[in-house]
Amino acid sequence: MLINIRKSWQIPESGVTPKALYYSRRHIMKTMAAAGIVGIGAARSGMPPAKAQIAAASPYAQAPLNKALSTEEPQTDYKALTSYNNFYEFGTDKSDPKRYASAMETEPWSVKVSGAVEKAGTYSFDDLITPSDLESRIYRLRCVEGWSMVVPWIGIPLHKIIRRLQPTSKARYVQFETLANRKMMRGLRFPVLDWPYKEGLRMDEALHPLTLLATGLYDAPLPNQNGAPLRLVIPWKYGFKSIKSIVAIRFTEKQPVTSWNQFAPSEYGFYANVNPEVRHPRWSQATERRIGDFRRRDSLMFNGYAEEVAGLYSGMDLRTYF
Ligand SMILES: Nc1nc2c(c(=O)[nH]1)N[C@H]1C(S)=C(S)[C@@H](COP(=O)(O)O)O[C@H]1N2
Ligand SMILES: [Mo]
Repeated sequence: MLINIRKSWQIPESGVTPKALYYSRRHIMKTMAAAGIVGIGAARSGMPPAKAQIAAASPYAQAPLNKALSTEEPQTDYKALTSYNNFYEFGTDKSDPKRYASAMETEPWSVKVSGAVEKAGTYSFDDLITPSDLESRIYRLRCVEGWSMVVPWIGIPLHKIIRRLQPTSKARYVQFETLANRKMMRGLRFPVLDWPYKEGLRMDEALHPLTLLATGLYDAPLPNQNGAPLRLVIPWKYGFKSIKSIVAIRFTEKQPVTSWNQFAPSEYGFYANVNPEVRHPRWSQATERRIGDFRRRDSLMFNGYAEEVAGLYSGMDLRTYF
């Protein structure tokens, strides 16, 4: 495949437009031309590209929706998803990531895999992400701060990638690390967290079918502020577990260090499952404000994914293991 997916598809102009409308002929011609799939002449003449060419050109637009695992709630618009962000490597203000994350170079990108795993090594983005494996999933995202969104992600279930890497029997947890590049990330000069940002999951959580390694949203590759080129999405946990711009994956025997837990262990647990019954020491977690809504709504146990994930924690006291 000669097409460079990450360069050829621009971010959508509008997030709320349905796929069919959004991929207007004009837009398709423009992006196809940029990808070098059709000659400039063809683009100018306005000849529609063959369907097969479109399909080949955009695994993002073509990624099948996983309906069984998706919510039908209204999706947060693209503008809000990409301008109201937490990505402290670029600053702690919600508007900082959009403003400054363009300084992050995401090509080439590599991920170092280490620890209790057979296939340790350094992988490029293309080694890890097989375009034909991409699927679309619409998930709720609940931030520990008390706001939420509905996000149409594109990605690959993490278990598919983990299985290929072949963790050994010693691997009970997985730790992830974000890029920490001082030249590209102006927030790193402030010692807010012990950089690089780290997160981790128990192996059964990492292998759960809902856990996604996301590479896109709204039919296109992730914008930098959302954690390009690849980030984790664990929809039943507070947003801080969904670590962005991953450069390292380590399989461990012991529970790994995670950034927010290390920063304030009494406020941010390792598990960080959304739980309206367990307060953050400084605020209630019973309700949340969906971005775009006026009124707060009740927060749901495991962010509404209890049926799928409650079994992972049977027998555990969720007040102790918060
Ligand atoms: N590396 C890194 N990953 C991160 C964060 C961060 O500051 N740095 N913020 C987290 C928090 S608190 C949330 S709520 C989500 C926000 O994701 P979004 O900006 O795509 O909505 O990213 C998470 N992943
Ligand atoms: Mo968050």
